[in-house]
Amino acid sequence: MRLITAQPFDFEFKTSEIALIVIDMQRDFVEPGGFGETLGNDVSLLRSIIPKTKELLEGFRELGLPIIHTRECHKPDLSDLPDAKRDRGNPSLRIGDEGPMGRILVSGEPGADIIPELYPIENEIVIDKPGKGAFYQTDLPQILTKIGIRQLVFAGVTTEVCVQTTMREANDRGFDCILAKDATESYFPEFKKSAIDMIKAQGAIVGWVSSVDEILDGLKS
Ligand code: C5J
Repeated sequence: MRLITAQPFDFEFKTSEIALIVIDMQRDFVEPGGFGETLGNDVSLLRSIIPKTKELLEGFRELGLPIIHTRECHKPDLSDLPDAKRDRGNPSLRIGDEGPMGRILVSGEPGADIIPELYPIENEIVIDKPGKGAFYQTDLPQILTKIGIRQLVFAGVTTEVCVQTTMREANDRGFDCILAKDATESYFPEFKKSAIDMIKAQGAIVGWVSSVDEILDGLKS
């Protein structure tokens, strides 16, 4: 039995069934001038997890384990953008508008791409998703089935939105999910804390929570 030290109890895993999923580490969320900032957020908080997320990514690369990156973005004609999503809130720029890094959250634009520090390398899977959850309107379920993955290590942003939504989607589909707490962040520290508390509550009702070091120690032991 192989174990990762985690809360609320140790996470049992099989090397042949585990993958890393890095959620939405895109310039639009993490760099000044992107969607996150147009919503009035301070992006420096999100940038603080880049070094630990890079360590996790590099650990998975060294071990030769599968890696999936997601990007929240829409088709250039915005046919996959519901009015309800476009019109929500009061950002200075809406999805599809021209910003300093190209059209906000539009596929193929510089802002929608993954930050250079965590850029995918050859053979890593990249999923473009129009929703907050990575299972909605994407090929992710079929890809995971094809490569035999039943357990997912989560990193990325933001903890309580796209990370938690995707963890819940995966949990409902029978995946074991574990979140690297120092490789995820929110624009709102109190929301990150609450999301982590919710995930691990009631005997891991959504999943487990651990740290990058504990996850890598467990995988390498
Ligand atoms: C948000 C995300 N927060 N990636 N997206 O709109 O969490």
